[in-house]
Amino acid sequence: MLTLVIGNKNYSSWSMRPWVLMRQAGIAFEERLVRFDSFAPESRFKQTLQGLGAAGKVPVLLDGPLAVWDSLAIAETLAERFPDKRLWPADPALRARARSVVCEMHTGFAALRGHCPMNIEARLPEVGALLWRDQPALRADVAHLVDTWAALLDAHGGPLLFGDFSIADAFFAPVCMRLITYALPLPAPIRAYVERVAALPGVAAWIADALAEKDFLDFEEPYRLRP
Ligand SMILES: N[C@@H](CCC(=O)N[C@@H](CS)C(=O)NCC(=O)O)C(=O)O
Repeated sequence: MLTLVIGNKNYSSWSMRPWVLMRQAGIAFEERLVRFDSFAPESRFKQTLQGLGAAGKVPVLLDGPLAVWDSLAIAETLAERFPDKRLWPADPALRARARSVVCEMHTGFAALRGHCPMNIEARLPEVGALLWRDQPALRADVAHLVDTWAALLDAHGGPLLFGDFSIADAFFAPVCMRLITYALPLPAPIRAYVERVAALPGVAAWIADALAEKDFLDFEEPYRLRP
């Protein structure tokens, strides 16, 4: 049985990607949640992760003695191991496009990621409005995201970015959470895509667990004193 090691569901956007991917695609796995007490070397989080032979971060996929870390390496490993699940689009050109947008998400959108950390439980429209007013790099990231998604939804007719669910939707699921939390302005078809992603059973299951967590971590949200 595969094991996926993850962090707090409310906050850990990198953990959300492979968890949603596996759950939505029907790949059986056990979950091991390592709480974010802190990321200091002496933290329980770091001590636990250190034992896994990975990079000291979550997510990590454990397959017997094999540890695979980094969300993209995990997604690629799963796509290889479960070809029948068609985690990438079958057509090579579409697959190349899907890989491009996923890699761009993995390395880019720094302003969106930096200014709007994932916080599923919170509703922070005022924070979002101030960021939207003051952060041109955030506006540029969202404009690029909207263009990318609109082009893919137009080209493939939806409901998801490449028609059926793929790694691309799993990678953008935490972005959808951020857009909801910070209530960033979006055109209606893009808002509808965000809502479709949030309603996918694999995503809805993660959201439900995140809401049940009730584990406020002040170092994850310096903009709030309490939930
Ligand atoms: N590029 C990595 C990023 C993993 C990552 O930064 N995970 C965060 C939690 S969401 C973490 O473990 N942080 C601990 C730290 O930075 O020490 C991936 O895609 O998996």
